[in-house]
Amino acid sequence: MRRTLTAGTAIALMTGAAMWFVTGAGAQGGGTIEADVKYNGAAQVEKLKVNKDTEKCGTEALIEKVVVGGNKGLANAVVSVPGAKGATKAKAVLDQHGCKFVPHVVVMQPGELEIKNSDDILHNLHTYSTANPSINKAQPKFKKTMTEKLEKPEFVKITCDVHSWMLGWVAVVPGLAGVTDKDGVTKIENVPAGKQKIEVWHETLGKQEKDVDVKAGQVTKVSFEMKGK
Ligand SMILES: [Cu+2]
Repeated sequence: MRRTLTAGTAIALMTGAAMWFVTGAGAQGGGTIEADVKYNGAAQVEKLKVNKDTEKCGTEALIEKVVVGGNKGLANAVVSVPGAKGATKAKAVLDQHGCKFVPHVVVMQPGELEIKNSDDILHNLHTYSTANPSINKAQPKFKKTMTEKLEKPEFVKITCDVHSWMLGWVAVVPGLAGVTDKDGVTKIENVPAGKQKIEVWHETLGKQEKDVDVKAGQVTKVSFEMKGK
């Protein structure tokens, strides 16, 4: 019995069969993609003096355009598998906290994005997009949460008209995706086995793609090196 369980059956047993059929994530025999993204160039982080809402914002802001961590790892890059139409996990959430967008890049499948204001001051969300309608909306301090629709795949830049330094991105991607951490690494689980195209996008350094062969129950590593522009 122990050897004849497929990965799918095992997960179904653990999470409940009903759940399994609803999500359908990863299908039978999904694998994991571990992507590492490197950048051989210099970090680009601008410092700015802040003289507005300093109680919440602090007196210095960082505009993080290229964040390079240990071992040349590139943070904030979106790695996606367009062909892996897995179920969305939790609803994507973007917070405005300390007069920063947190996370700097939020990844979501087409649908709804929850936008929080945990600063207790006025922010004004302003998006720059072509495929999706633009959003330009005040979020006063009493409005802790609002929900917006982003239904078309696109990388959408977001700013705040109250705090000029605030910069973030919403990655609306059709398939499974992740955002690289400070070491330039992200893991994507439940990727259907077989040939998959892997795309990487970075707000300053552009896009790259690679084909990989995902094997059921295994971790497939893929590396990217972004070029400067
Ligand atoms: Cu703001």
